[in-house]
Amino acid sequence: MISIALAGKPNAGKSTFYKAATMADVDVANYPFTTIDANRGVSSVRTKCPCLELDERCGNDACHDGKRYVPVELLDVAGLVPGAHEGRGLGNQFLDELTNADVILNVVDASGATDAEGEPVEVGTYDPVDEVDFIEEQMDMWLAGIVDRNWETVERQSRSPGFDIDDALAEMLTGFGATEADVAASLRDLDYPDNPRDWTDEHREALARDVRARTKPIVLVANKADVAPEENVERLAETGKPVIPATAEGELALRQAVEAGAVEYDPGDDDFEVVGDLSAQQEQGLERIRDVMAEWGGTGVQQAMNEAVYDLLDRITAYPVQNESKWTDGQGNVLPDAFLLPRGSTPRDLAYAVHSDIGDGYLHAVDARTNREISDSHELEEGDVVKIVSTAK
Ligand SMILES: Nc1nc2c(ncn2[C@@H]2O[C@H](COP(=O)(O)OP(=O)(O)O)[C@@H](O)[C@H]2O)c(=O)[nH]1
Ligand SMILES: [Mg+2]
Repeated sequence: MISIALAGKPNAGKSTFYKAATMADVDVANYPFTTIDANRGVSSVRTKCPCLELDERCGNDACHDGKRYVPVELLDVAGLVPGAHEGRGLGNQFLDELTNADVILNVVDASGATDAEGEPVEVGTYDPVDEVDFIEEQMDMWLAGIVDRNWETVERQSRSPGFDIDDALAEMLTGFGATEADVAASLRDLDYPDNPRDWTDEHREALARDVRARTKPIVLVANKADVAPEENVERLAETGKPVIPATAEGELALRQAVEAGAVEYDPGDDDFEVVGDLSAQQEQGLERIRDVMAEWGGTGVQQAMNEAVYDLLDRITAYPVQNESKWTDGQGNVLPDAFLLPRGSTPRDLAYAVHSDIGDGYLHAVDARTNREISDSHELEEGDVVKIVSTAK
């Protein structure tokens, strides 16, 4: 499963985001280090279900009237404070938790009501743009520290015949979640000596920064957009990084209202409908959320996860089926599964995503829309429905 990590300063709204996105019961409080252990939960990205092209909706639990939710892992990492990579706060422990993350949501308090240490201050007194580089810097320095600590090993390895620096670095960094292709691409971009003993701190740091940027891309979540001065959100956008304005608190309120039967809303919608009884106060609160949603096209929680997976990680959703005319599995379930694959994936890649045996026994595939066989080199696209023919069952 794709893993999304919520990183940021204490008090930025990570746990609120996490709770809303997973509806799990975690601490939500107004002081640093509320989250002591990593919270790992399941959330989802939202896409259009191919069943919209059928006469009837598919009825899958993960499909609400054609809005299809595909599971992703969400990780609530405790707050990072300045110096975290040197072990300040609960620093490295949390940075280490990012190892398995595919993409990072940097949750920023766009209202400027949280200082660098994560302490609450008056709205507008702290510049949230300072946050943007801060998290990146902490992550870069953390990885540089890992490279430093492993350097002796690389130097030792270099004494044996057949030593290849690229291979040695790839081996070290794949442990941090980088692929060999990532490391190779970074090394192509950098100038460096073949002998590890000739490397300087600058070489190691440059490598760490480049690999970090490739393996842990970041979406900025401009949270507390409900109370943030609009210019703060605009200035965050001017950093040129992907920015999603959000109200995690608004999303949480909506999901709780849905659970209470008072509101109809699907995560990622840009509006909601009140269907149950509410107190005047609740109604007022929800109307304020509606205003924020109208301004930004939703609460931003679903949008941020979608941006991370579909834009930054460039994934597509593919739907394997057994029956290519009914789009069902062996039990008659319509569009039973959805897989998030890297763009450029082939039908054989999808077969492997389903099961390694199915992949090993792959014979050919059929596009369930056209009922035509698709070639092995065919690149799947968003929403493709595919029958895989394999010797394995
Ligand atoms: N106004 C506003 N407050 C929020 C929002 N999201 C979180 N908060 C508040 O910010 C404080 C810190 O939230 P929390 O999720 O515990 O932050 P964390 O330390 O990053 O996990 C809490 O008082 C939340 O209610 C939001 O979208 N808008
Ligand atoms: Mg927290």
